[in-house]
Parts: sequence; structure tokens; C-alpha cells
Amino acid sequence: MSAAPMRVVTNSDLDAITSCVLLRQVEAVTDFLFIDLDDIRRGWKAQPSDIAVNIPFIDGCGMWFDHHDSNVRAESFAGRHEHAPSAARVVYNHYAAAGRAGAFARFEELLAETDKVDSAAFTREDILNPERYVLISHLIASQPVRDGTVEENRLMIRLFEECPDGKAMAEAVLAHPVFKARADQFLHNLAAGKTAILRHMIRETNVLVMDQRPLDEAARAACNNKFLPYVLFEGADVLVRVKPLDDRRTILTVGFNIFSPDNHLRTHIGHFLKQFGGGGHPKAGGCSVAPGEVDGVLRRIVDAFRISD
Ligand SMILES: [Mn+2]
Repeated sequence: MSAAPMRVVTNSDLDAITSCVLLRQVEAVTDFLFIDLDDIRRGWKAQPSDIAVNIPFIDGCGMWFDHHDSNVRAESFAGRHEHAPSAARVVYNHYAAAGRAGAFARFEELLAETDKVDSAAFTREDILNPERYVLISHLIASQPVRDGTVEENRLMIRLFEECPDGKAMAEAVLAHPVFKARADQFLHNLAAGKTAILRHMIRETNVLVMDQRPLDEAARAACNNKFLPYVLFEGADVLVRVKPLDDRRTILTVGFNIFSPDNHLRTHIGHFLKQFGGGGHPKAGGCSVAPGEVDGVLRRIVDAFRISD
């Protein structure tokens, strides 16, 4: 273990949290920073004591771990980048190669489940009736990081770390009042979501559009489930979401149906969204645009991904 105190800089999902847990076992990690990817795109600078993980390389960081093919780096760096189901798996592989896998022994189930969640290797049942780590992954607020997320993420890291039984970590998190309340709310929303998604989804051939602009707060929450649309609308390949954020920004996200065959995706989603100031990966991406530009951008996205019949 290196002596200098380190900070993990990451995004906010189960992979980020598992990476924090693993890095705490092998480095002198004393702090975490959960960063909005928009801040990185705007040039946020890291310090040598920062370990960037599950995010693009940040100038100035001391170490970097990532698994996204879109984030390769030609220059040398301390850490590891490789194709893997999760960034946490990259962290594991890096230290295991140095003979330190023993430090992670207790976290093998957490790591295997993080691989599954982060590579979206879900069954339809995981989506209709999520349990354990799949359920936990839904309880973590994603970007942009909201007030409170940091404390909840720290709490989840601590609960994973303090649980002595590697097979009981999911239960330890879900039994905590903060996450129990969140899980109850999520499962309630899931039931309501099925009805709401069927009511509000717009379908153009193989493209689904969930436009949250006309919806009230309750309906928006009900329609937020990431994968339910893919189970409910068979044969749809792409899901576009329109999420108003504030007076200046509306988020548009584009995702490829995890149950669709790969050859139905003919356009790299992240590359395509660069023209709107966004980015992402081959199968998922997002951009944020001014409210007045949403209709035009939405039309261009739908046209680009629609297969004419
Ligand atoms: Mn990841």
C-alpha cells in the first residue's frame, strides 16, 4: 500500500462504487469524488493524488483505470485500461497481476455482479423483477450528480466494506433504512412504470421515444426505468429519452436495446451525438441542448436510427 493519501475520482453507478471498494483494499484511499461527466468534458483538472476510474483519462491524475473502448489513451500512464465488463474488473486484474488478488477475496460476488450489471447482461426477469445487485444498481443516482448522492454513495461503499460475509453484501445494503426506502420506492415505481411507459411511449418503427417534457414529476419518475421499455416493446432497437433538466438544458439520451441483435445497430451512438456536443459509447450516449433546439435534434436522432420499412 502506498503511503500517500489518494482520492478516487469516478462517476456514479455500481461499477464506480465497486471500484471504490476495491481500490480501498489496495491503495491509501481517504476520499472519493463523484464527478459529473460534463465537468470532465469542460476540462476539469485532476491532481497527482487522484485515481480516475470508470471515466475518461483526466489530465493530471496519478492513476487511471477504465474499460470503455472509446477512452483509449496512446500516452503511457499509471494504472490499466483494457476491454472488460467493468472498470472494477480492470482494477481487479491490475492488482491480481501483481499477486494481490487476495485483498479482493471477500468481494468476488460483488465484482461478478458488477460485471453483469455494467455490461447489461440482464435476463428479462432481472428487468421485470430486479433483486439483489441488479436492484441496488437502480438505487444509485446517475449523472448529473445530485445533492445527497455523494453521501449515499459513501454510505453504500461503507456498507459493502463493513459486511464480513461476501455472500451477504447485497442484503446488508438493502437492509439499511436509506436503501430500503429507496428500494421500496423503486419497486413501487416499477409497477407504476410499466403502465406509464406503455401509455407515454412514442414508437417510430424500431425507435422508441420517451419525451418527458409534457409529463409531470410523478409520470417522469414512473417512466424513468432504463430497460423496461425493451421488455415491453418487442422489436424496438433504440430508445431515445428527452429529459428536461432546467431552463437552459434538456438532456437527450440514446440507448441500444440490450436484447436486440448487434447487427441492428448500424451507427455508433456516441460518435453520432458528437455533432450535438455530446458523446458516449457504441451502444449508449447522450447530449444536452438548449430547450429550443430539442425538437430539431430529436428529429435528426430518430431519422438516423430508424430503419425504414
Ligand atoms: Mn463501467
